[in-house]
Amino acid sequence: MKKHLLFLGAPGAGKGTQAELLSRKNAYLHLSTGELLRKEIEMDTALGRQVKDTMNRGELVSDQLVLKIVRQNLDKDNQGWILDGYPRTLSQANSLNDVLTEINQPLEVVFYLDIPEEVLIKRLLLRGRKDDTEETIRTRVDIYKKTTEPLIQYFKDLSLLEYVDADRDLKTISSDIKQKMA
Ligand code: B4P
Repeated sequence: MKKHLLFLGAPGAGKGTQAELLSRKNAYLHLSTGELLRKEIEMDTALGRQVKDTMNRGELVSDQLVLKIVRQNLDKDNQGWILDGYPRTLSQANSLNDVLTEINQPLEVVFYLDIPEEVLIKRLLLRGRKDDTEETIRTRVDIYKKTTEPLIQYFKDLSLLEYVDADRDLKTISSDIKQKMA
């Protein structure tokens, strides 16, 4: 079974939801950069204060800061991990490649959660997090299209990409993912 996984997709595609389910089932480390950054804000750390406004505007935090967080949290002796929301830029993908080469834990599969734009906007408005206002969601979707979407082709070229239709109920999506992990 594959144990070094990545979830890619637009904001609201359900990356966090599916990664959480899967990591609990398999006792894998769930590394969500969004979640880790929100924790820093909650704890009012120096890093949290640095990223708060950027996140509330729906913009991406700098590649350098996110890389620092990933490095700190990627446990070198874990039994498996799921990256959720990282990488989001080609530069982050290259940095990740360097880190994984260093720790000798190559990525085994990338699940691309595909979802129509109107569905994700509805989902995020319902979720109602601080960065889920209509204006912020539009900014996040625009940034996603410009900077993150090219990663679909990047991982396809590496033969790592698995397409997942994310416009279905949670259970159907998770059993689809489970099958593709075998
Ligand atoms: P994230 O925390 O990664 O948030 P997200 O992309 O909005 O959400 P996700 O796709 O995980 O959706 P979820 O499962 O919650 O990022 C937040 C911010 O952090 C970014 O905007 C950026 O500022 C910063 N950041 C994070 N990573 C970064 C990086 N690498 N570089 C720079 N900045 C970074 O699902 C959404 C909603 O849909 C939930 O309410 C859920 O219950 C619902 N849902 C899920 N699946 C469903 C289904 N199948 N059916 C119906 N509803 C469903």
